[in-house]
Amino acid sequence: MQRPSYDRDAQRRGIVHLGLGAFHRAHQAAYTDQAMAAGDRDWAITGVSLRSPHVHDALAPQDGLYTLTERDQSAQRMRVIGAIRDVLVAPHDPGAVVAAIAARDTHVVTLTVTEKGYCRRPDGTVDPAVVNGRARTIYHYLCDAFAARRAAGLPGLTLVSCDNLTANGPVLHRAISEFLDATMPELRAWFEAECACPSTMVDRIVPAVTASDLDRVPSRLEMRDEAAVITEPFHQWVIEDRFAGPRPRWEAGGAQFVADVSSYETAKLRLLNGAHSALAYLGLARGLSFVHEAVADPAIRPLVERLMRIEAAPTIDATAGQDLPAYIDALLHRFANPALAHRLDQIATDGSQKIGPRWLEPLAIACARGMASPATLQALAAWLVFVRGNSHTVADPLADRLSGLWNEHGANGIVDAVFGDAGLLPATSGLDGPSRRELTRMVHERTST
Ligand code: CS2
Repeated sequence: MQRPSYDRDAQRRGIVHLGLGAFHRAHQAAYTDQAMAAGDRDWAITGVSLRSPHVHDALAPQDGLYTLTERDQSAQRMRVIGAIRDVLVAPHDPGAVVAAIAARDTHVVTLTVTEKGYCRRPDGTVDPAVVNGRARTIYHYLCDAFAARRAAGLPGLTLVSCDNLTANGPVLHRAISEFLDATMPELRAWFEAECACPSTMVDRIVPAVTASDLDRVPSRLEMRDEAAVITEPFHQWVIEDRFAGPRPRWEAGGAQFVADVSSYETAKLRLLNGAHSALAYLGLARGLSFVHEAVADPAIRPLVERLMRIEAAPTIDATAGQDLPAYIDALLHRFANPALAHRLDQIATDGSQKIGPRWLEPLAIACARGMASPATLQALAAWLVFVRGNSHTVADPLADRLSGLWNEHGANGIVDAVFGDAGLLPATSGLDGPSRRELTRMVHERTST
């Protein structure tokens, strides 16, 4: 069992991370820990929970330490991560969040706030409720800190989105710009000149930790580890090499710095995440609970393989060195990992925010080329039936609107109500008339049995 070999107390806080969930603890914090173990200095993380105090309450008594367990069919490896030094709960102390981002030693802000944390409307613009409402969002914390940095004559920051969005760097850049124009236009030029928003592709499968996991993780901390994280051995982080100032040597943990991440990002979103969402809705419809069960199901496996190999892969512009068939084989192997207990209902949350980059963007390309995508449409039909909301409590920011559309239009009209020109998700929809008719047929099939 490896423990931090570096002097934790000697490290200054160089990173603020927004969205302190299990994914961050298994990914960016682990890379930072490796960088510090390799001798890099002053990149200790101030972690910010944006909503609940849960992670704070778990980590604070442990001085920010927790165990990371990597598990697969054959082995288990554990190490103690020491990179997180402070934990803030944003709603309890918004001023401390702004102060941490505005601090002299902070150079990098990383974000895992999930797709919905960007508060975008289906057309990609920031929801006006963010600007006009009273709730504080990532934009409030960041932009208040920009104002403080500019006033103090401090340099800008690199803002690293680590969420599963297409072009996550430009998405963050555009959203901050819109927010600044609406609220603090005098800061826009400073932001453009001083800050950078590189794109990144992040990958590691990290199931939500359960109470029984915590009971079973042997503690290496002289106390029960309330913040333990369990993950797969695989991890990948591809980062656009465009920083506004100094950065951690994350390559010590295996991160790749490249000029353009887009081909890695689309491959990951359309293949890994696209298959994941398909496994989730198709698997839940068949009464299954876990990814490794769904990928082994003879009624699901061929559809998911087809979705990846025949429908999504041809829409990806692979760069030299990217071997998509080998990537797909590796994904199927990762999905089959029974040691992870990755729940389908975890992946099924927030579908309205996820299906755009995972399914609708490749569908648009396939439709434009006149190629049929029956497996992707089957997955979409399963999603539509899932969000009908009769038998599930659907966790999705658009859940009420989707269930309202079901009540109003039923199985005959739901496809056009969601994906038609005047539908709920029009701007992201790549569905032409024939695909919408085919999808309606599939929805009927799924609702009449
Ligand atoms: C999953 C992702 O929950 C989901 O939507 O598809 O969290 C997935 O496990 C990660 O992106 C893997 O890198």
